[in-house]
Amino acid sequence: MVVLAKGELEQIALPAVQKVAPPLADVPEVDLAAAEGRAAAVRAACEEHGFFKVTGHGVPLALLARMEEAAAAFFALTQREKEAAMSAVAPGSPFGYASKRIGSNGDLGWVEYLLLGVTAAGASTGENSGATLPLPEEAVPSAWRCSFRDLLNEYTVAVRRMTCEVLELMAEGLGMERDAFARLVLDEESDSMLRVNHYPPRPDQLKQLHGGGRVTGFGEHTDPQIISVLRSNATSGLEIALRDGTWVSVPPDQSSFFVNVGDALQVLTNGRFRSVRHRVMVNSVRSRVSVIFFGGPPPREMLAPLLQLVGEGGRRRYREFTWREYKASAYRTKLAENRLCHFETT
Ligand code: GA4
Repeated sequence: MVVLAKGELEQIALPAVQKVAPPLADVPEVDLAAAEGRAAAVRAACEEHGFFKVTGHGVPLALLARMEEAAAAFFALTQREKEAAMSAVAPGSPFGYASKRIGSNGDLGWVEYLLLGVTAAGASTGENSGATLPLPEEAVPSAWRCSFRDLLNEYTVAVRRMTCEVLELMAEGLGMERDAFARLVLDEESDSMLRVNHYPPRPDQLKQLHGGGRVTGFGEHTDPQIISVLRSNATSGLEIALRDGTWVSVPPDQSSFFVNVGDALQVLTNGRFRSVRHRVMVNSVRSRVSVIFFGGPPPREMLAPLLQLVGEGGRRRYREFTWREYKASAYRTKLAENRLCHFETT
């Protein structure tokens, strides 16, 4: 990791008085392999928390392990190697490799990450989409000889498939046509992304600050897209805000996925599904690695509360806008801001 500029760690460190978030007692869970009750369970979780765990997902555990291993190998390269590896293939901000800087409006976190665009074929690093990441051979263990690039694609294809199954259950739970949401992520022009995050353990410098308090990996925010599907290693860190504003931690589960409802889905469901506020706190001794698939609509897609969900004579809580418009507006905000309030009807 690069050396921190003066004052940067203070911004990433939370005051020591900040309470440790208690674990969420009953993490809502949906078993995709279950014979019945899936759509109702998905709907209930999206209404209450905008968040749930997915088991029985069918994505091979070996693929998850390979991904985790390759991501760890990538982040173990030197800072210069990581920057060089990505600048050779990524088209630049917001895509590519970055460390500590989140977005372009001054947000900082104790995190380094890869952000990749997703095309219909899988994860893409941009213009030279046929290129293989120039990872040194020895950086990837020999048992996994396929390139990081191919692995990212394989992972993305498998997780996008499962994401669409979840989106179909969301639609079914609301009594809509099954493809009401999934079609947006399956569209050739869907604006989806893949993010690989690495949160190194709490830095030693923090011991002198605030008596060694908590460190923010990724500050609180909601995701702008329709849906986010996360998988992490066994290190804790993810926290979500409940309806009453209290923060709870989510016990990690490396063999499951966690689903977040995003802003776009809150709009489509006229606020019935809740875009969940979440953050990642840094573990004091262990690294956390997570991979998140963000399912987004095509830029031209007009987003507005779906008629069936507004009901006759019902009030539309949001005005109509394109995903292009919303995304541009979101990228002008600071991470923690409420982005949807600018699109609410009065
Ligand atoms: C949050 C969800 C995704 O990680 C992301 C993030 C994006 C970025 O890191 O560049 C944003 C953030 C996210 C929301 C507001 C803006 C944009 C950082 C930021 C301050 C890739 C996304 O699409 O929106």
